[in-house]
Amino acid sequence: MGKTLPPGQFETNKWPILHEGDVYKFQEENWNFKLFGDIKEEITLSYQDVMNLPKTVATIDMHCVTTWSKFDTTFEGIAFREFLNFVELEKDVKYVKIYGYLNGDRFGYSANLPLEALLGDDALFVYKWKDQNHDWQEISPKHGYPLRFIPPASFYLWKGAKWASGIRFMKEDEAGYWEKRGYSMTANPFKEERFS
Ligand SMILES: Nc1nc2c(c(=O)[nH]1)N[C@H]1C(S)=C(S)[C@@H](COP(=O)(O)O)O[C@H]1N2
Ligand SMILES: [Mo]
Repeated sequence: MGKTLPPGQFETNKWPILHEGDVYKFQEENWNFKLFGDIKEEITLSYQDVMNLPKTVATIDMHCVTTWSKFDTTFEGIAFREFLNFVELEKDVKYVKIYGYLNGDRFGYSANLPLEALLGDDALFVYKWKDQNHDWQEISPKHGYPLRFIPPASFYLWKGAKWASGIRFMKEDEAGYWEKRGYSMTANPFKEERFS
């Protein structure tokens, strides 16, 4: 049922694993989720606080800059927009950075995204998935357990932090981990925005 592949991509039914550094080992008592940056008051949410938020189920295509694309994975998670209910944004906040663990540093990985692109069901912090070949299952440690961001399909998958640890709200766009290393700030697969 041919969907359109972005230029330079091939389709796979597998879900490859790619990341820098160690797989994060989840311990609930040491885990929290921070909302910070250009907001009136920063807030730290516990694992239970996060898991008690309303759930969203969405089917999202993933496009990795290393050229694989996986269509139609269904995820259960917490929509990015749910976190907006906890913060009062300062005027002119237009970007966010979503952070994840890298080798034990909770802010070691990050990716920048425009806030306005993250208000739908397809901008999701996920903990469960299924597809045509797999029943519902937890996101594995290697894919980002206990919480992993999946960006809308209009962004390459590096914008999806595994082992997500927080959101920083920003007035100015600021490069994240891969963007500082030459990858695109805007990262639209359909425009083949791989590098900057
Ligand atoms: N915390 C963290 N998140 C990360 C990365 C990483 O190194 N650390 N790599 C990114 C990159 S480059 C890709 S392509 C995707 C891969 O996700 P997957 O292994 O679940 O397919 O995770 C992204 N999220
Ligand atoms: Mo990647």
